[in-house]
Order: sequence, then structure tokens, then C-alpha cells
Amino acid sequence: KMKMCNIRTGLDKACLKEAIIDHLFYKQGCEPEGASINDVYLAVSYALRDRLLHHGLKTFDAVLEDEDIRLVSYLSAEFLMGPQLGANLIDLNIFDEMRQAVTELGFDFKLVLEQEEEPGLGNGGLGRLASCYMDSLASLEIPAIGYGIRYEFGIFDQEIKDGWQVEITDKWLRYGNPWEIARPESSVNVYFGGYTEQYSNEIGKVLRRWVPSYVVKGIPYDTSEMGYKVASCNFLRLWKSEAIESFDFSSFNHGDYYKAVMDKIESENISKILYPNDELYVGKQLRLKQQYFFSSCSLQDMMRMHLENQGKPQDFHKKWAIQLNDTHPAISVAELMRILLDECKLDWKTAWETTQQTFSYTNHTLLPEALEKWPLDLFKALLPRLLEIIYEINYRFLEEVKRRFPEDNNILSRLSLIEETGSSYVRMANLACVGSYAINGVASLHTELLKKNILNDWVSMYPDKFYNITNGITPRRFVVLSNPGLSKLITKNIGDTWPQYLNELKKLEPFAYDANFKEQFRQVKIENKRILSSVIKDRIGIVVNPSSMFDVQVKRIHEYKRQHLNVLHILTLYLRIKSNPDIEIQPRTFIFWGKAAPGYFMAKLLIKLINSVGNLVNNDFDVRDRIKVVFFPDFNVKNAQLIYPAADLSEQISTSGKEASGTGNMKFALNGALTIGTLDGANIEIREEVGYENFFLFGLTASQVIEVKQNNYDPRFIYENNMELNAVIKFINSGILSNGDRNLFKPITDNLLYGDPYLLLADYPLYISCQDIVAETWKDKDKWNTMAVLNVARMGKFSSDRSINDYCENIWKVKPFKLKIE
Ligand code: 26M
Repeated sequence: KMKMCNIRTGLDKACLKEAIIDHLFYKQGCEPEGASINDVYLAVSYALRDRLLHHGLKTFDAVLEDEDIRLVSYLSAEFLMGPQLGANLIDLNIFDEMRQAVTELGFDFKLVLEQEEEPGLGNGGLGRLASCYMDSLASLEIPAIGYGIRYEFGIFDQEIKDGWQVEITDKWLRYGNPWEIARPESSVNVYFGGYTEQYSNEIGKVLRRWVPSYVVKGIPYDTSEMGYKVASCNFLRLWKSEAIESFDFSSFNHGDYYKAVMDKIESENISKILYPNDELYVGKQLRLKQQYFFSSCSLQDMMRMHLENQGKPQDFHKKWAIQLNDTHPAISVAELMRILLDECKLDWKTAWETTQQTFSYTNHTLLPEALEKWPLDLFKALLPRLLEIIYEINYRFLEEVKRRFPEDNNILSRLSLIEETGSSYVRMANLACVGSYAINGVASLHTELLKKNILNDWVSMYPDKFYNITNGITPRRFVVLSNPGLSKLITKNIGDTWPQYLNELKKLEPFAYDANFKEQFRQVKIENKRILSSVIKDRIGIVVNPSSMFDVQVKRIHEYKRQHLNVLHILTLYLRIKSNPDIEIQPRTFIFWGKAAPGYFMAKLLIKLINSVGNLVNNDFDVRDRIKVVFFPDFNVKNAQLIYPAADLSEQISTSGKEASGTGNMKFALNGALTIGTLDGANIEIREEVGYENFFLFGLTASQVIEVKQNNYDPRFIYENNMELNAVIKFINSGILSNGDRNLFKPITDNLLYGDPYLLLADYPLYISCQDIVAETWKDKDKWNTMAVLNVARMGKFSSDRSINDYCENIWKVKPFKLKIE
């Protein structure tokens, strides 16, 4: 009672209560009695932010001044952070204290957590990976800054109307964002348009400079990124674009009020919205502006800190290791050159050596249609100085290529940074490859296929630049926070250090054969399924049976991910029931969850198909609730945290050789779901770890896929010869699913019958027999639970801590900096 309470830093319940009351009064202007749930959410968050800041400022004071410390800078157009409140409470290890504090003040803690509108600043896997990596960097005490864009509107909210996806603007900032701190004093200017010219400086040196036609201001907003049970705290710095002056006064004075206001709007547009496409490149000018905007802001920011601490420009790479998250920030290679040449006045050779030792590049895709290339005219009009620099990089690079491969003109044109096939383009992957000292894929198969296919020439040129770093996920958010039941069970049996050292889960292996443990494990799962069932009931009105198998596919809707293969299985079961209503079918609830890019016709039609199948199956008397199909709207991190803990079966069924890694596959297995999957991406490594006998494998391998395609693959032949498949395809076009409209789903079935680029029909028979084995296994609950426990016990490798350790040791060459705090 006599202990002094620090209202800004104290971590016990009494201090937290005082801090909340204080923020309610001074930030929200209310007493606890009159506070709304949003007031409470904000006050609790501000109280927490105070505590994070204390750690964050100490970390960076120490780190920036120390010459010997190299910081990691993670450049990413997307950070799919998810809700902050719960995760920060876990990191500070005060979840229970805060819950009690809030409860004793008379508020419902669960509602307070639910009040948070998550920042949806990413599309899917790539953006979520960036956030898992920020969590691990902080938890491993690696000094790091994440740099990106503070989109005013994140990924759209999804609603389903009449079975179709409808996109709603994501106004995530509408009730205020308590986690960020604006730092307008650290704003920077970014040039666009105009021309370049030569000039001589004071000492007669001939230089080039960029005379832009307009300038945009970038304002940084910082969000703390606390490590788990450690003292140090990193941050995420996101840039918002604004006009340099609130009005263009020259236009204003000439009476062109309209133009002056338009210029302001144009500038602000850059950080207005996240493009909702993934896996498909679209050459939009605004997108290139976004990429250059955040790259330039971030590099200027790093250079400023470097010079302020007495660093020399040519030593930039000793202070900063910059990771390019795909090619979205690849323009940074040319931008750092511009800064070193034009602003720091270094000579080309020194500048290029510094640049090449600064960057490393992660590729996330195998789909050729996803590779970014910008039309030359667009690029030149927007970034004339950068194009000039890219030409010079290219000239010198191609000279080197010629020396290495004197006879080979083809390799020259393939490696060129400029594509000249009719129209001309700037190839961003080539820029990233030439400017980086390390290039990595995100799973072992992905890296092998990269080296064999799209980056093969780069291997000939730079064999030592290539690495594999298999993706990982943070166990703090995806187990400790989202699956408290499982976490408690694990901790009770093997102690509480596993969230930091996930390989310790191995100690659970003996419990896979312990009846008592397995019973508790089963109870945790059923409780998680009950929670999800009640959410499903509340939000979409469908009643599902928590003791049925939850068969789940959650990810972006994409043809290569093959949600429609899953649908073919559901309809196969349905037709089996229709032809024999008394057939023995293991009860299953099929759950789909995912967004489609708004311009992706086939993906949107797939959503309609899933909903149509759901309508039919869920209301068919003969089915008698043995199968249910649920399309849950609006997949995001908040919803994701509900679903992984409640899944029994994880669908990872992409065409082999298409999914770079997948990370949802890891979240499911770590929460005790079994996987049905192809030999694709990280599935292969998951299967290696959990044991072949604990993984349901089916489908062609990546090399068989190529082979089948080369041998005049004929999907119609399979269609004609497989009776169940034949009936299912005919059923889709019977009109029963579509109010008599036999054409609605024809684009899907035609695509399968005439071409089938993702080989659904080739894999169909294998998938169905594998699903039959899944059903057989499910009958033996004891066996199933043994397999599930073994999955959890053997997933340690897929902690993002392991991934980040790999990056630190092999690519960045950085070490932890252990901050000591009282
Ligand atoms: C590009 C240009 C314009 C607008 C948007 C984009 C774009 C945005 C996101 C392109 C791709 C984007 O994401 C791709 C992605 O999420 N890839 C996934 O990355 C994961 C993390 O490595 C892998 O696990 C997945 O296999 C891979 O599909």
C-alpha cells in the first residue's frame, strides 16, 4: 500500500488503474462514470503507450550513438499489424494485471479489446510476415526500424451481399489511433517530375541535379514495437504524404484557387489508400509514386540519423542493413545512389560499393505475372533523375555481364534492367538483384525454383548471393494471445519459456501418448470451437456443430490457391449423400474466409460459388446437418486469431510450385490442426518436421506439374473418365445452385475443362481419396489427437524468431543489443 506508484511506468494493478483514470480525465475529458467503451479503450491504450515509450526512447538513445551497432531497416509497402492492445500487454507481461485493473474500474475487458479497429495496412501474407518479423526483431533485441506507408485507408472491409463480395472503405483512423506519435519535425521532402541538368559547384566540379515539377512532404508516424519479456523496444515508422505548403501560393495569388487546392489533394493522395491487389502486377502511376515516396522518405531519414551521429556517407552500410520486402521498395537502390552522388557528392564507384553492401532482397513469388515492371515513359516522367541513374547502373552492369559471358547476347537482354520487347519497361526485380548483396526465397522449394527458373541468370552471374530463409510466424500473437487455453496447458507441463524458445515444444512429444493430457488438449480445442461457433452464429446466423470436424481454408481467394478444389470435394460429398441419404459421413463444417482483389473476376465468382454451395447444402433436408459450409466475411488479423485455434483440418492445397511459402499453414499446425496439403511452399518443410505420418499429403509434385503440362494435359479426359467429378461439374452448371441460371458458373467450369492451368482436375482424384483418409482418421479421435499434439510439439522451427536469427547470422551480420533497464 505504501509503495509509490509511477503513473507513467508502473506495472502493477494499482498503478494501471490510476493511469487509466488519469488518461480518461486528461485525454478523453471524462470521469470513469461517463466514459464510453471507446474512451476506455483509448485511455487503456495511452496508459500502455506511456510504458512502451519509456523502453523505446532508451533503446534508440543507446543504439544510434554506438558506432559499432548496425541497425536493421525493414522496408515494406505493407505491415499487417493486427490489433495492438492485446499483443502489447502480452509483450509487457501484464495481461492479467490490466484485465483486473479494467474490470475493477467497472468495465468489460473483452469489450475493450474488441473496440480496437485494427490497422489493415496489408493485403495478406507478405504484409503479415513483415509484422511477425518486427515482433521477432524486438523480442530478439535486434535494433530495428520498420519503414512503410501510413495508408489512410487500409485493405477494404468485406461484406457479402447475395453471395457476392462487396468492398467497403476501411476508415480505420475514424475513432483515433492511440498507438502512433506524429513527428512533424522529422518531415522530409520528396521530388517528382521535372527534368535533370548539369551544373558546376563552387570548386568547379561538374555534377547533375534534379529540378522537380513538384515536391511532396513526408511526415513520419511512429508506433512502438515492444519485444516479448525484454527491455528493448523498436518502432515502426510510417510515412504520411502532405503538400509542402497548405496552398500553392503562386497559383493562389494568380487567382487559380482550384489548382492550388488540387495540388494539395494530389500530394495527399499518395498515402491515401492501399492497393488491394496481391500476386498480380498492375502498372498504376500512383502505385509507383507510393513506392518512391516511402523509399525516399525512409532513406533520407536513415541518412540524417547516420550523419547526425558523425557517420561518413560512404560508411552508410556499416550503420544500416536494409531489407527490401519484395520489389515494392526496390527503387531504393537508385534512390540511395542519388543521395550519395547528388547530395553527398561521392564518386560513382564509392557510392555503388556502399549501395551494394547496404541492401538485401526477399522475393515472395513464383508467378511471372506478379513481377513488377514500370513502363519507361511513366517512369521517366515521374522520376527522371532515377531513370538516369538506373541507365548508368545498367550500362556498367551489362559491361560486366559481357566480360563474363562474351558469346551470349540472350543473357544480356534477360539480365538488363530495361526490358525492350516492343514497349520498354524498368524491371524492378533486376534492379533489386543487382543492387543487393543477398537475395533470398521464403521456403526451401521456393528458393530452389527461383534459382532454377525466374532468377536463373542471376545465379550464373552471382552464385554466392543466394540464400533460403524459410518464413516463420510469431508464437506470441498466434498462440499466447490468441489461444490462451492451449498456452496454459503447455506452460503447465513444460514451463513458460517456450514462447521465446519455440523448440522447447519438443518436450510435449511424450504427452502425445498420455491419455490425461490428450483429454485436456481435446477440451481446449472444443472450447475454441465453441467460441468460434458462437461468433459464426452471431455474425452470419448459421448454426454449426462444435463437435463436427472444422475443415478450414483461410487465405486470399486465388485460382492458384484452389479454393474451388475444396468446393469440388464438398459437392462430391453432397452428391454422395443425395444418391444415398443414409451413407456414413463424418460430420464436417467447411469454413472459408478470404478477400478477393476487387478487379479479379474469377476470384469474385469463386466467392459466389462457395456461398451458393453453402445455401444449398446448409438447407438440404437430406444432408441432416452432416455437412455445413460457412463463408465468413472480412478476413483480417482480428478474425484470424479466432480461427486458427479452432481448426481441426488446415487446407493447404495450392498447385505445387505456385505458393512461395504460405504462413497460414504454420499458424494452423502450431495450434494443433492437421494439414491436408500439396508438396508446395513451406508445406514440405512442415511435413518433414511433424512427420510424414502426421500430415495428409496428396497431389502432383512441382516437377510432375511441369511434366503434365508439357505432355498436352487434357482435363477433359479426366472429366470423361471420373464419374464423381463428371457429376459434380455437371451439377455446378445444372442451375440448381444459381436459380436456374446455367451460365453463372460457366467461366469456372470452362476454365477447368478447357485448359485448367492450375491442374485441379489432375489432382482431383488424389484429393478426394486423401479426404476419405482424413475422414477415416477422424473417426479415431484418439489417434487424431495424438497426431495433433505431435504437430504442436514439432512446429518449433516455424517461429519467426528462427527466421530472424537466420537473417541476422547469414545476411545482416548483426547481433542483439541487450538494453538494461532497472
Ligand atoms: C504489387 C503491386 C501493386 C499493388 C500490390 C502489389 C502486391 C502487394 C502484395 C503484390 C504482392 C503482394 O503480396 C504477395 C504476397 O503476399 N505473397 C505471399 O508472401 C508470403 C510471405 O512470404 C508467402 O508466404 C506467400 O506464399 C506469398 O504468396
